[in-house]
Amino acid sequence: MDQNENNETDQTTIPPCCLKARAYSPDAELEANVHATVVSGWFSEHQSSSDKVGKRMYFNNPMWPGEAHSLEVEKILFKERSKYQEVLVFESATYGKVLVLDGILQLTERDEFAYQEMIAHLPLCSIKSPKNVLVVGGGDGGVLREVARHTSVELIDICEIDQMVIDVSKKFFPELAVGFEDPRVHLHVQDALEFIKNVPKGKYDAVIVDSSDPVGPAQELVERPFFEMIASALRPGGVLCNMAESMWLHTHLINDMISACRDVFKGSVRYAWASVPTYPSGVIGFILCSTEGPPVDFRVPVNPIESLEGAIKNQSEPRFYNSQIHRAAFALPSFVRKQVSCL
Ligand code: SPD
Repeated sequence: MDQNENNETDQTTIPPCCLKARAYSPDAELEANVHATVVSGWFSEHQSSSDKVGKRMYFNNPMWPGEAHSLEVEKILFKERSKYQEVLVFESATYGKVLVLDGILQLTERDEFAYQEMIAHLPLCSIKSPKNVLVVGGGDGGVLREVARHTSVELIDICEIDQMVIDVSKKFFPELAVGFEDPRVHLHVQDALEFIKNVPKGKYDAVIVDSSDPVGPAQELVERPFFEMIASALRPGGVLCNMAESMWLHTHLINDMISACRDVFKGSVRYAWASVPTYPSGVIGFILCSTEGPPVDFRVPVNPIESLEGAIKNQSEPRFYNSQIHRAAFALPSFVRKQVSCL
């Protein structure tokens, strides 16, 4: 990213939501691999680096330039660099424990359920009797916990690249990592592209991509070749639900994903959203696609959670998702309908 003397970002030629493309071109003068996001007792989703004399410099995160939500930190519980990313866990003053990867907040104990429930139940409640499910990413186990509510499901494969995320979740987030305890879960610690290219054609009823933001390694999880592999791994009329950022910040990225998905998936393509207070702009979106075959209307929960016998799992019931929220999630504000094509 271009930085001038006043440490401002040059955003004149590239729309903010496309700056992702340049996120990992650090200034040669700087060591950009340090994510010291906790400053004076507050965590913020900004990036920081040290200059040659060790002076810390702070930059906007390229995914949400010009803004940073902060949480007060009570105690840092874990901070280590895995082979892939920096993993940070801290106790916050108001949101419980927080998981951060490469400086980006992934979940908090207080609001995690909104995201995990929506990304799992929007696809699984849109088709009848899902049996074979693949989760890509999701190493904290929260999405597994939600998929496991579906008693029709017989197999839950999960492909997570970073063993450290799994270990940290088991230690600090047992209410999410409980998802790994379900006997239907099969864990593959592996690169998702490598895993999915070897999956037999048509194996899954549903694929859920719970990735981190598309900067760095997760970039390829929002691109066409990955969608092609997923489409081939899905049965006819099978469904994909992919994390798809914020309609307030990333309409270019959402448009790119939708047009790639329209080309690849020959069934329906829809965008849905949910409120998650600790994600940038307070909302997060999902792209839902189906392959050619029995038609899927994502706006209608044909497999309603209220009728699922196993929906109350580990003594807990869904706290955000229900059939009304399902329908409402596909209603889009007028500015989104205008800016995002094909909806
Ligand atoms: N901007 C943050 C997006 C985080 C998506 N992944 C969250 C992982 C929770 N299972």
